[in-house]
Amino acid sequence: MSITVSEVIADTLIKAGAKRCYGIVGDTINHFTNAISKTSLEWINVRHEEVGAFAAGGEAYMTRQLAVCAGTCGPGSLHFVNGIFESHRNGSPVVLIASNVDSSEEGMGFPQELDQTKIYDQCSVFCQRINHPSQARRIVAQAAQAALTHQGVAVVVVNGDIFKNKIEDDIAWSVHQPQPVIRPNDADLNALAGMIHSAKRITIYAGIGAREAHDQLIALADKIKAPIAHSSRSKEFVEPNNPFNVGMTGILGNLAGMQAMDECDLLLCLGSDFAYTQFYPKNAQIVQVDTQAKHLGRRTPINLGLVGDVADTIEALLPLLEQRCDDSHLNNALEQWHKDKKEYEGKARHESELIHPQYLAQLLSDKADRNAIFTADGGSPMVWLLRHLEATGERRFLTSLLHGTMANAYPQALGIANAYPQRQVIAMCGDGGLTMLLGDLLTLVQEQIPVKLLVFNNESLGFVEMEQRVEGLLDNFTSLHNPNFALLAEQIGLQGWQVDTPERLPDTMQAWLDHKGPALLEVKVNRMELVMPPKIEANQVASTALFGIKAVLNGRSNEVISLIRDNFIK
Ligand SMILES: Cc1ncc(C[n+]2csc(CCOP(=O)(O)OP(=O)(O)O)c2C)c(N)n1
Ligand SMILES: [Mg+2]
Repeated sequence: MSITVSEVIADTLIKAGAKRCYGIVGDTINHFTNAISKTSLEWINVRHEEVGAFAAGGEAYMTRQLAVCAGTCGPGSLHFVNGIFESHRNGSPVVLIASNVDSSEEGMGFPQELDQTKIYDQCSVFCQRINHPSQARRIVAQAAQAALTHQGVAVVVVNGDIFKNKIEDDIAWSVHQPQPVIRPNDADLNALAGMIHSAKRITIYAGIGAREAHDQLIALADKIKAPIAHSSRSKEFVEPNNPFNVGMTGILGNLAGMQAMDECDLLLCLGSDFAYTQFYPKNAQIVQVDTQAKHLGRRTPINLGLVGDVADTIEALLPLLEQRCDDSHLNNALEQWHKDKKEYEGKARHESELIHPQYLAQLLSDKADRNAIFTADGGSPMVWLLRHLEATGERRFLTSLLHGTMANAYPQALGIANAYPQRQVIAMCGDGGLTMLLGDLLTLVQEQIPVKLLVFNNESLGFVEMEQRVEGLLDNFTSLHNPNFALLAEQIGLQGWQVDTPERLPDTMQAWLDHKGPALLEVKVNRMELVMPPKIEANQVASTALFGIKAVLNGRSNEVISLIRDNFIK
C-alpha cells in the first residue's frame, strides 16, 4: 500500500500510545501537520516551542505514555531545547520530530539550516535521521520504544521533502515495552542480608526508583526498624501513609532526614542517584540498589552495589531477614521529624500584614483537592511545594529538580491538564518564571485548558537574591518591575485575582480554585524570605552577616532588619 512518510510517522506514534503533539506549524512540517490533522493525534498549537516541550514532558511524566513535539527547520525545532533537556533528565517519554531543510539543500548553508542531531544528541536516549523514506516506520518505532523503555527523549530528524515521499509501507515494525522483573542474584542478596544483620542503626534512603515500591519499602522498614528518608522527586510516592517517613536530606531538606542519614551505621540507598556527595554519611556502610549499573557508586563511595528494581529486590530480600526489635534509632528520627513538622507549621502561620510564601503554600495544600496535580517553578516555589504541600498518595507533583530550570511550572501544567481534564491542575509560578514564557497564557485561553496559576509575586528573582545574600554579596540585578498580573490575565481572557493582605486570601483562593476555566491568582508575598537549610553552617551565618554589613554601609539597613525579623524572629 502506498502511503506518505508523514502518514507513516503519525500512525506509528499513535500505535505507540501518543495522544497529543505540541508545536508550531510551518514550511518543513506542513505536510506532517496536514497528515496529523486527519488522525486521532491532537495538535496543540503553542506560542513558543519551549512551552510545547515542557507541556509534552509534563504529560509524559505523569502518564508515562508517549507525548510528541514537532518543529520546523532551524529555529523552530531549536526552540524546544530547554524543555527537551528537562524531559531527558526527569525520564519522560517524549518523541521530538525535528525537521531540517530539504535534502537537496542540506550542507550548503541554506537559510535556517542547522544540524539538529548535534544539538539533540546530548539530551536524548535516541537521536537519528530518517535517511531514506523507506526507514520511516522502522526508525519512528525504534524512537518510541527507546523513549518508553529507556525513559527519556527520542529525537527523529526529518528533511522537509522526505515527509512528502510516498512509500510501500508493508513491513510491520512495531513497539515493544516489556516489564521484566529485575533483582540481584542470590549471592548478592545474601551479602546484603548479612550486612543488615550486622548493622545497629539502619536508615533507608528512597529515591524515584522506589516510585512503585511504597508497600515494599514500608514492609522492609518495619522489619529492620529503619527510618525512611526520601529524595525530593520521590516525595509524592514515599511520603503518604508512611509511619517511617522522616522527610528529606539536602539543602531543601529537614533535620530529621539529614540526621537519620548522618547517624546510621548502614545506609540503604534504594533507587536513588542523589547527587550531593556532602550529604551522604561519612562513617556508615552504604549499599546502593539501582536498575542501572552505571549509577552505582557515582555519588559517594559504596560498600555494595546491586542491580535491581526496588520493589522486586525488597520482595526477594524480605524472606532472608529476621525481625528486628530495637527501634531506638527509628524513634529518635521520628521524634525529630515531628519537631521539624511543627517548625514548618510555625513558619506557615500568618501573624502580620505580610503574606509569607510558606503560609500561601500551606493554605493551598489545605484547600486543593486530595487528587490535585501540582507543578512548581524552579526557584523558591519549588521549595514551598516540597516543604508545605501534603502528599496524599493521589496527589502528584512535578518540579524541575534535575535540570533546575525556571519557567517550567505552567507549561508543564498545560500538558498535564490536557491528559487529566477531570483533575485540578495547579501551577505554582514565580513572577520571574511566569514572565519568562508569558505568551502561552494565550494557549490556555485559546484551548480553554483549565490550569490554575498561583503567582508568588515577590517582585524579585528571590531564590537568587537569597543565594547572593547567603554568599555575603549585595543582591544585584534581582528586582522585577511587574505588571498587575490579575489585570493582565483578565485582559487576555483568563479569570484573574490579586491579593495583598492575608485576610482576603482564604476566600479568594477558594473562588480561584472553584473557577471552571483557566484562572490566575496573584499573591504579593514577602520578598525578604530566606530558604533556610536544615542545618545552618557557621560560614553561611558569617556571610549572611557580611551581607548585613554591606547593606547597612549602602544605606539599606531597613532590609537587614526585615531579613532578620522575617526569617529569624518569626
Ligand atoms: C532558565 C533559567 N534561568 C536562570 C536560572 C537561575 N535561577 C534560578 S532560580 C531564579 C529566580 C527565580 O525567580 P522567580 O521565578 O521569581 O521565583 P522566586 O525565587 O522569586 O520565588 C533564577 C534566575 C535558572 N535556574 N533557569
Ligand atoms: Mg520571584
